[in-house]
Amino acid sequence: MSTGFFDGITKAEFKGSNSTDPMAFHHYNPDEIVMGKRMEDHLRFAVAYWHSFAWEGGDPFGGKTLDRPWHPQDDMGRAKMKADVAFEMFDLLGVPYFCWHDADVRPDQGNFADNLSTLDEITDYMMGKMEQTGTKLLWGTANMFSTARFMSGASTNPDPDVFAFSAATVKSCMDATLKMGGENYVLWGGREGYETLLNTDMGRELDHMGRFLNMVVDYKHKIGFKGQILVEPKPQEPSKHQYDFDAATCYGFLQKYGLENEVKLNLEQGHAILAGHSFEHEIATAAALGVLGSIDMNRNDYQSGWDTDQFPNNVPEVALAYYHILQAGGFTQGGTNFDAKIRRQSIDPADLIASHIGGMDICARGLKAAAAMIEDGGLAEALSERYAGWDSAVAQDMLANGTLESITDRVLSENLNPAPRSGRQEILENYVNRFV
Ligand code: XLS
Ligand code: NI
Ligand code: NI
Repeated sequence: MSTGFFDGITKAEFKGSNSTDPMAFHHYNPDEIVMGKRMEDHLRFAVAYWHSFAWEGGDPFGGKTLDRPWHPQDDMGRAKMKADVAFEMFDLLGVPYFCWHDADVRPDQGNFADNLSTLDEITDYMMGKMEQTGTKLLWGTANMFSTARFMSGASTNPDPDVFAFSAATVKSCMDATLKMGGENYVLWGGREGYETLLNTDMGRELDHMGRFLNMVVDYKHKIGFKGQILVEPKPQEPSKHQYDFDAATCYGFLQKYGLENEVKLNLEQGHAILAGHSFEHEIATAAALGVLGSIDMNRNDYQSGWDTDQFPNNVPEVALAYYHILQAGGFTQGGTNFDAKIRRQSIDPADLIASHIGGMDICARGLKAAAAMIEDGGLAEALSERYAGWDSAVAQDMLANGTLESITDRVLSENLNPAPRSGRQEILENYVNRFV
């Protein structure tokens, strides 16, 4: 049953790279086999409810530009209309997954008890839609950053009642995620950080955040949630400094609070850029540390310095991201979430569909390029050549049993004088260029 919002738009089909139809896929072909697996099962696309259905186009200097008839979101009837349109869009795109915050889906009644019952009601309603369309939940999460209550943080708030409110909020969102068969639960701490150190006891706040995350993990096991618990790194915005700065910082935090085997990371391309990294750096770091969970595939404008949440449009960057994901074994429970929004001048419903189609096509090209590089094996070969010295028994013995004294003895007795070797960076960059 059509809502009429997307009137005249039909289900997006794969038409191949020669097609000029802007509402068709040119590269994303869900059933195409890439490295032995369907493309859809590699990429595991998800649409984020918030940017596509909860955002009306406002920016710091201007109000809404996008016509979203289900606003204001203070009434169950409009929340259901929003869900009807959302599921219609998931179906038009053929995406297997979606993601939500509590605040995106339920009407806000301003108090916890009412928000709890409306969350329950709307998620039941959404489950009916999930059944009709076959769309699944990649992850749920709590919005603990928009209302004034959370302005000084959620689990890191100086007020213990806000910590309590946050714990109850996360419990309600984990319950709803479990009920809906969600495959992950995400925590992004937009206000878990500070505006000024003058009013912040950082050690105490970190301890509170560590304790909070331990409660989340305990509750996950208690209710039998089999999904991944994911933390989403971001260095700043809205807070001046966020504690979950980047993948490496998050890993140190998880280790300190005994959670490195329980919690993984949801990495976002734009957040990597804000942290002064590349996306593949964040993915490679998480993979090396064993905490790669899922990704938010939305880029920033490189000039703005903001988290502009744009759809991806750079195949070489995306190809290297998927290269590291495939090298790490690919997604298991994670996926590719478009935490991405159209620009505020893109006011037509068709823009909402075309943006996702384009993002999916870019990812498909990136995935195919990454798979081709892996199948060719050129980069892996270059790596194993570069590190080949470490395969020798002497090198392995040094690593396992060496001391500075024993190693010094060997350097002297064998008169070791290693000759420099080329890192071959340009040759490798040229190699990548053949695939992207
Ligand atoms: C904001 C984050 C947010 C999380 C979910 O920058 O990307 O959208 O993904 O809370
Ligand atoms: Ni973001
Ligand atoms: Ni995100």
